[in-house]
Amino acid sequence: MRSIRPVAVVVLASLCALAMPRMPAQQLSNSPELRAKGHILSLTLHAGITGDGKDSFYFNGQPSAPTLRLSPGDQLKITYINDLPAKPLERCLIGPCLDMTNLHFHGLTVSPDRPQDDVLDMMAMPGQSLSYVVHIPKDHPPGLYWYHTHPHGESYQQVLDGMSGALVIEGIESYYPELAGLPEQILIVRGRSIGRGPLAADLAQRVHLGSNACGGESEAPSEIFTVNGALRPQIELAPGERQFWRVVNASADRYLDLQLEGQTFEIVAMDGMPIVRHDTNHRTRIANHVLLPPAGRLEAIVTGPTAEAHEHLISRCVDTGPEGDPNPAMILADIVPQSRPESTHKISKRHVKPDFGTLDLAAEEKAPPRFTVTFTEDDKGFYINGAKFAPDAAPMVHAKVGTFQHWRIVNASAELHPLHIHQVHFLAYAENDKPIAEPLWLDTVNVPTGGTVDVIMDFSDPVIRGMSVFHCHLLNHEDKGMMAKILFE
Ligand SMILES: [Cu+2]
Repeated sequence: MRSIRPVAVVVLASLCALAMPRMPAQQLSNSPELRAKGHILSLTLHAGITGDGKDSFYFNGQPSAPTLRLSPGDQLKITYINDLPAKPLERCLIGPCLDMTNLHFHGLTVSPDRPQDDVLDMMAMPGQSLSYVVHIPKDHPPGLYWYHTHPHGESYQQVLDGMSGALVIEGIESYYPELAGLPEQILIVRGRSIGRGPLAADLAQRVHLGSNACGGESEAPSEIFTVNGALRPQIELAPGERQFWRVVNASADRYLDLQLEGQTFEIVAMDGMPIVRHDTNHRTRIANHVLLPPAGRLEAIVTGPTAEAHEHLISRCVDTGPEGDPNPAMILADIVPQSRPESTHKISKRHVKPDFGTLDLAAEEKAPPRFTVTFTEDDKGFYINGAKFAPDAAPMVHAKVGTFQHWRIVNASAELHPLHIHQVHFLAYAENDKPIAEPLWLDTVNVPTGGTVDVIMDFSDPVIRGMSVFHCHLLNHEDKGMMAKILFE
């Protein structure tokens, strides 16, 4: 789907890019990090407009999204103030933006009720504020999560503009002692519209945007990726050095197929879930490249290439299907061989008691699906089981708290859709009726065009009780209806 940002804003942003020297090496910048004190992390976050007319989080008067670092058992208190203009500057997908906003804590196993991870009843209009108090359970898995805004009808524009940040639940080194002492690098990958014409061509050239489509999509590419807000920054990684990378795909509607040229990822967690927590026989997975749908996270150990290699972190071309949006290959960052400065955050030893869950789900996997989610689309919108989301709709499905349930996700369309369900992780164990060799616990899963994915939903945690949602995480699809309610009871 094309961005429908006003032309003047595109031109202004592109001119700013042009005014910079040709191919300046941008350094990788990191967001401010906030930690809990006395088991409480308290902050005030604003929603506001940047100089080039984009929606943005503001923290301490600066347009930025702090990285929130919490431990199991901590409380997250956020006063979220909506300073967006009462007369919106932007147009959203289904009409003029209202500039309403809220927060979603993607992947966290917390309550979906106010004042926690509630995207249905908590909404701030311009001039209003929201008070979040989120209790991180004592047994919460450690890993990389993220927060972003989630107002139905406006999510795409706000997330495309960059209203997202990283959230780390500490303690992953208790599952992987080999991480202790490694430099940690948090990489937040966002999308950016490039508009059309010669200015777009310049931006496209800077990231070596692939001109060849790898699928049947017919539109010209309209977006590129940034890393921590910078276009093609440098990541310092000395030859042979091992670092712990924590990557979130925070784009509104583009897939990443991540590859560190010439190297492999030693994956320790996906979507915040340490692999060893549920699969002690396969502690890590080795991969040359990793597909991350929008909202997906990769946590992996990487090793620096040789000094002469001039390698890149890239996203490979993703075939999103005949009806899909272009998702071409491009360079995300240059790997440069300096060793990192001493100030870099290093993973430190903590004491979190690892919880290795041995679950016998074989009977539920073989049982018929207890619920089927079918994605469809037409020129009027995007649907789950034939229905568009409505704020006053009844829940489409009721889930009994304390159960594990086989769900089947069916993609009856000619483009990819990633399914996400709030608060819940699930085991994706079969694709197109074939078993997945080494299944993963995820909170967002890609569903192939014309295909199926079978999952076991984990509804066992008693803190997940109340009304919530599941949806396609291509946020333009979600805004246009591809979302439904679930009642955990
Ligand atoms: Cu979709």
